Amino acid sequence: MKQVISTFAIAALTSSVVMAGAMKNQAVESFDVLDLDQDGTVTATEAASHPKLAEVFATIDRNKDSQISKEEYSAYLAEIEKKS
Ligand SMILES: [Ca+2]
Ligand SMILES: [Ca+2]
Repeated sequence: MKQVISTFAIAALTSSVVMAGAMKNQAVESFDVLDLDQDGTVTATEAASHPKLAEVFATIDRNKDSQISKEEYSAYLAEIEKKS
């Protein structure tokens, strides 16, 4: 009986980890994917092709230079990690 319970627990744990990973992939793209011209910053124009990113563009752009640097994006991702 003990064996059955622990097997079930491991299965449940594994599936929740897989689900969390899938959700993360949906919500965020890697910086290199977003930076279409590979100049090291994501502009509003580049963000426009990702509606979810465009929505939070102003939030991510902390120094308000209308560009998202890799550092700003990493900080944003770290914040998401904390919330989830
Ligand atoms: Ca760019
Ligand atoms: Ca910026």
